[in-house]
Amino acid sequence: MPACGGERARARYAALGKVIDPRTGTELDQALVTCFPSPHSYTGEDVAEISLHGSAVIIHAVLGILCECGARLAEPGEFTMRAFLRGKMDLAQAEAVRDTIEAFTLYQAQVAGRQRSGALSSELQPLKRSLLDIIVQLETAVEFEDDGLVLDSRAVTAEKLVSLVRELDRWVGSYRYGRIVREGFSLAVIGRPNVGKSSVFNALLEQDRSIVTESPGTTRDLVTEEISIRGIPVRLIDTAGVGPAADEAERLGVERSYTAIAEADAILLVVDSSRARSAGDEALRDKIADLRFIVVFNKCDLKPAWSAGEKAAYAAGMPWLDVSALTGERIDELRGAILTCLFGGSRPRSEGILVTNLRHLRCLEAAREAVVRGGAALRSGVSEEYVLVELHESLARLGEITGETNVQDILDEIFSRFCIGK
Ligand SMILES: Nc1nc2c(ncn2[C@@H]2O[C@H](COP(=O)(O)OP(=O)(O)OP(=O)(O)O)[C@@H](O)[C@H]2O)c(=O)[nH]1
Ligand SMILES: [Mg+2]
Repeated sequence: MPACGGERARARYAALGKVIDPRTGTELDQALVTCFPSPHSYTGEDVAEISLHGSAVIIHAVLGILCECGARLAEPGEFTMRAFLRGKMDLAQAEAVRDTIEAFTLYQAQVAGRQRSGALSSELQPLKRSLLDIIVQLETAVEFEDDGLVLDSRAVTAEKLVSLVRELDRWVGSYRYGRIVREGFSLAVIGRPNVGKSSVFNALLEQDRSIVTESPGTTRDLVTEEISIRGIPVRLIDTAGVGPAADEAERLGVERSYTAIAEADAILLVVDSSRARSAGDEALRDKIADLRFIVVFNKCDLKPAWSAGEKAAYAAGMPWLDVSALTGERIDELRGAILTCLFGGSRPRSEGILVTNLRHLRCLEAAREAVVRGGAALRSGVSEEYVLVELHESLARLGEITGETNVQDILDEIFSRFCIGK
């Protein structure tokens, strides 16, 4: 175990010491050193952590000395890769370390924290066990064909495969929400000039970020801000009012609004409810008819020019609500409506099945396809061996999620995306 301040450091206890430059004998900093002897460390190897005062020059100098003494800087994700290779965590847990580091909201960190503690891996276990049971039954049928063992009939096995596919569908389906939880989504605030888009944008942001004036054509370029709506990261985009442009700059602004509309995951269509409905309103709604949108009838503090029936008809089956960006009325309901629009209810619970990682999704899809093929083979009456090939393939794909079936390419791909060090 490394010595510290002339004394041997106690395992997993912080020891206060001095960092001395061995070349000059000068004291560089005071440091706290914690030693984690193998196997009780993050990577499972002998590890020492040195905490210095947070000065970049001191850190640089100490790193320089350590490297001269034979150390080297860690590759991106190297510590976690070592922890995985020494069996300290499985692959899904290792990926969750990265998600934790990159979490933008506390809710994301909670979801990642659950996966880091092995929740995904343990939730996968019953699925793998069911698959394995079927495999064992079929293997037994092949091996001991004439021994008169009581095994599931083909019909029963086919039924079990159908419920396995259903279960895998549930996993695959959860990615629709899991992706949003992990990556967030973009929300464009659009509408005709002067309806209060920037005011709605600022109200959601709780900051006067976008310029608001009485004159139409105030916002000319896209204004983007990251916000969190109840723990879900949202890229909120304010756009220029869509309508006849007075000059070239306004025309280019409107063009950018259309690009933002096309690229956004969802849209807030802001309408001034104190102004009578016009052909421009219809045209704009028709333009986004195929997209996911919420109609925000703004300025509800003023005398309404629309009846409730007209509002519902305009929204054409999509959610709508009255708000006042000026007074803040129902802005919080708007936040709820945005999440409902995206999740079809409140945001998913951080507990329970939630696939947030694209690699996991691909593995689950491949596992599902293999079970479907296995089921089809079984029904077609071919020998069990053909069915078994597919089911083993499915099991291997599920194993890839946690790294039981690890392939160097997958490891390189995962760990290279870590920040330096961890
Ligand atoms: N009474 C009332 N006025 C509002 C409300 N929201 C915005 N306004 C006013 O409407 C005017 C236009 O607001 P903006 O937020 O700049 O509208 P915009 O849609 O971004 O306008 P452009 O960027 O020019 O297209 C300003 O005078 C705001 O103060 C509201 O809820 N009630
Ligand atoms: Mg504006």
